[in-house]
Amino acid sequence: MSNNILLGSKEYFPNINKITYEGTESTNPLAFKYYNEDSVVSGKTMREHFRFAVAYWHTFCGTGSDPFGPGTKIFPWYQKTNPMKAAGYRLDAAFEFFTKLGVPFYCFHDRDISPEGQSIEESENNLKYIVSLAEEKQENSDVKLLWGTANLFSHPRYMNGAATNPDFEVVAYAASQVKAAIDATIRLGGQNYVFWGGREGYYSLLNTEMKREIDHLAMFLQKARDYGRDAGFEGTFLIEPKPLEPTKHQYDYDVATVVAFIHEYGLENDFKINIENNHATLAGHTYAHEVQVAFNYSLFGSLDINQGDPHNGWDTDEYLYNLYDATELMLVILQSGGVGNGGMNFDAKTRRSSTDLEDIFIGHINAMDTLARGLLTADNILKNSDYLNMKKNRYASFDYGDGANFESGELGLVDLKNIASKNGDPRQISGKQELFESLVNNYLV
Ligand code: XLS
Ligand code: NI
Ligand code: NI
Repeated sequence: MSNNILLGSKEYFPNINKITYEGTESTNPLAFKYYNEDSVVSGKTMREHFRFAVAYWHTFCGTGSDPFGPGTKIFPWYQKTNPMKAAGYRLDAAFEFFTKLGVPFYCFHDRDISPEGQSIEESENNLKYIVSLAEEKQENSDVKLLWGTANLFSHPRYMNGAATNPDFEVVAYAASQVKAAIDATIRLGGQNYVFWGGREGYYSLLNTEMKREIDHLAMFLQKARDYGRDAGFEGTFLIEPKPLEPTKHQYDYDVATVVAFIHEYGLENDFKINIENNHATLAGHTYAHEVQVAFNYSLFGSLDINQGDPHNGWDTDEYLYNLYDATELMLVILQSGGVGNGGMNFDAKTRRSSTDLEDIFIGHINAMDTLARGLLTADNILKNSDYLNMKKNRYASFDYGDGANFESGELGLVDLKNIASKNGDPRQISGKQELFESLVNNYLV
């Protein structure tokens, strides 16, 4: 381990100044047109609504490699010979980026910020050292940690899973990594701790005891929670669902599956759900659907922001620029009371062929503007249109009389039959979907 990392000695984005709000008339790709952090919408500043975070892995580690070819991006913080030096340079670049973009948070995996060593002890020491540097960086800036996590999917030892591996030795190894990552998260004041189980699943039921693996996953999470609470972690543990990729069947398939898992294994007081758009679409859902399901069960935790490509069946992790996705998402968020101590983490990457350094700024800026526009549109719809009444009126028959008695549980099946016999065939009532869709367009900001 080298202690002589020269911090702050180099500017990595010399051609980019602090990104400012220039308003909707601006055509400057390196300025905000809608995201104005201090502007108050529906009682909160935009900064408070979104709690934006940058994902360390895509932004500073993702070089653009894919199954058909190597990386394309030559980052100036890349350092080949000394991995600890490289980690220090990357940290410098990261904090310069966060500060210039003006985001309040970042998120990392243990292996994004510091390299794995030759032994568990060396890996832990590497992590501790980089965490001490990150702590200093946080103190000298407004940037905080939204969540930390452990990468339990890249290393070959996890090829058959981490917490769900059929070999106990691998499970224990994974636990050592989670312990260190929870320690790092606590030390950096992380507000949440994430579990995404990319390898927690299976390819063939022929060689898999599924129930046993899921029991192991639950045991692992219970023990991680117990350790975290004992060590003083006061934030929220989050499970991030994804139906597949890299594994064929992933156990945390979607929000509904994770809701059932959390309750089945008594995790509901400590765990909530981190929801990603591209994972929702891979599961055959919309983002708004998944977020609404989490709120229905009071298990909404946080958001990973990105979008998929409807023509591709994998997680393309593109920057969100779909205004309708953003609007529907913000309609749900505003009606459900906001993101709480979660936030919006850009789990997104520039395309392999986007090789200019400024491209990572442009991707983030446009996604932040997209969400700000979604917020303004949703607020406009909720405040100035007839939307809420139109929706509520569809359920008006439950507000009085027999409908109200049904809701309060006073009517049995025989009562319902008698009411139906008395009323006869119900009259036809239009669902008015097209009217709702036209309303969204009419109030688009
Ligand atoms: C991958 C996941 C991953 C998690 C963190 O698809 O989105 O990036 O967010 O492990
Ligand atoms: Ni994610
Ligand atoms: Ni993802």
